[in-house]
Amino acid sequence: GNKGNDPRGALIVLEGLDRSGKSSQSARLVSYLEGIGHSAELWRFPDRTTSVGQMISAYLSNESQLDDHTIHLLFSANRWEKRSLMETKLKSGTTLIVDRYSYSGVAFSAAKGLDLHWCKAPEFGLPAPDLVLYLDIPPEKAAERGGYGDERYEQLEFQKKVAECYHALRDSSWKIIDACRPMEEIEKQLQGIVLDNIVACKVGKPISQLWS
Ligand code: NYM
Ligand code: MG
Repeated sequence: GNKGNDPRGALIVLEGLDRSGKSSQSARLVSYLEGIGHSAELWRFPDRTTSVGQMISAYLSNESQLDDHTIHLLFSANRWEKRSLMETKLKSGTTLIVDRYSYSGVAFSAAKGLDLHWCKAPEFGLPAPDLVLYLDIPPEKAAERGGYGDERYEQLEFQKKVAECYHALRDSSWKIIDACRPMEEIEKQLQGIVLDNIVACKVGKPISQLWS
């Protein structure tokens, strides 16, 4: 087992609007890290496999209606139910590449008009990412990529508001990535940033908590 001084994994989050390329880039990052011998796992929120996740999924596909505050708290609960496993993995040396996290939670709910501080409150105390990679793309460009499905939130006007809310959440753990460039170029840039970050975590940076 890990005695406490052993290297821990890094908690690395990808954020961005729908169709910004997060899911493809997260998957590529994990393959890359595994390929060079790092222990890494791909995670995503919402995690639709849990019972809370199934309620979220039904809401997103318009099969159910929920009060805006209620769905906000379910998204947060969906992260809290994974917290202890997240911490166990990090402590045992596995790097987690996470497709969306608390920033999505706050940005999408605040874009509906909910109070920003109220939105941040339930995330308080979750493991803070070591690094947030924000895939930056103008909402109009993301919409042009096609593939907006029928899910709630996948509309240009709403995504513009989400982009503004994301902007208010930026802090020193964020790296803004120009997501309009070719996939391979972004992939290479992310590899470099992530490797540096994993090394920094291995030399003893403790896991902190949101919102730090
Ligand atoms: N979303 C995602 C939220 O509204 N709050 C959250 O906490 C999270 C994690 O769910 N449009 C929204 C953003 C997306 C939608 O996510 C589904 P995905 O990555 O398309 O499965
Ligand atoms: Mg989506």
